[in-house]
Amino acid sequence: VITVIAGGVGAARFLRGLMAVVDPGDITAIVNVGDDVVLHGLHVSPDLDTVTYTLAGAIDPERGWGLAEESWQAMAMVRRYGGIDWFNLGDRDLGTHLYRTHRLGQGATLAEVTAEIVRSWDLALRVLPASNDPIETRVTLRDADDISQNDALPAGTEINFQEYFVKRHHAVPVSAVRFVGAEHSFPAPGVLEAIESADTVVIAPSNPLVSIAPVLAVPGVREAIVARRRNVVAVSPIIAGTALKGPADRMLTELGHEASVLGVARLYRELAATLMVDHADAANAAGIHHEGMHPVLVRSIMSTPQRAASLALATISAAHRPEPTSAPHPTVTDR
Ligand code: FO1
Repeated sequence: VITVIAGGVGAARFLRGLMAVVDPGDITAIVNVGDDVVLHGLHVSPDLDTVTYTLAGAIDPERGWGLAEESWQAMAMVRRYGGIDWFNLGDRDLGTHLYRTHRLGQGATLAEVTAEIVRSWDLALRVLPASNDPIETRVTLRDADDISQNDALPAGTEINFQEYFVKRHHAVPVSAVRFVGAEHSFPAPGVLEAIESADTVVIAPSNPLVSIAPVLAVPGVREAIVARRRNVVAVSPIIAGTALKGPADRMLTELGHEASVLGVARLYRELAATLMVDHADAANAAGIHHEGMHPVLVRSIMSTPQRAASLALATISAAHRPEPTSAPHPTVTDR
């Protein structure tokens, strides 16, 4: 039984690989909801949808979000009226948000609606939002932002995560991140149990600061993972100092961390005994060991589903190696 702490694209690709090597009925994904946003009155859950659509084989492969074979008629109408058009909701994708919003309005929890959506795609794994309660990731701009037309903002302004990520193309430096609502939130039913009862807990290759951190910010989650540290494996989203997708590398630097696998190790060392890193980071193995984690070298770029499957297999195998050795030698897999 495997539990995966997940953000969006990187986690979704990892989970797709995991589903190829483990019975999907034995997998639980605990997914970030800090990216959730209400637009046009609709509740949008980008990371939950990215995970679901990817595992269903329905994701748009180029964008990495939203559905394949999408059309944009509704957005064109919104644009005609001068409505909010910077966040692109495809016509098919809109159906998901309509359904979710309607069900939430009826009093269903986000976890219940998510289970309904996941079931409708014939997926056997369990997908849980980290919390049923609203959590909003907000970032503070380090500098004045006068780049974005009609929307200049002074330095120190705090904005919603999607206004940073999508509206400003995550191109502006940030000086702080916080997860509004997290401290009063509760883990969704099953979240703590999934961490406590799993043979292995995997921290997916997602942005540590804005995808994994909001999950850890739900009271009880971080503590539950720390208690399982020996059986927790983190997969570095940073390869040779860069993030394959998104602003994780820049954000690490901007927020005072090192944009490297060592920076990742320092963020995860209390949570996970093992860190999966790419062969490109072999030179950092001793440094990772020095931070108190066991490094495992692997081909970590999930360029194909087969690559994702071998990364997933190496990751769950790494969790079940014998007692940690004290030797600073990395485990080397599938070179
Ligand atoms: N990302 C973009 O860069 N531009 C968009 O217009 C956009 C729309 C969108 C709609 C639904 C959805 O589920 C995701 C969407 N994303 C979009 C992706 C998403 O906002 C981010 O990739 C994640 O929040 C970061 O994990």
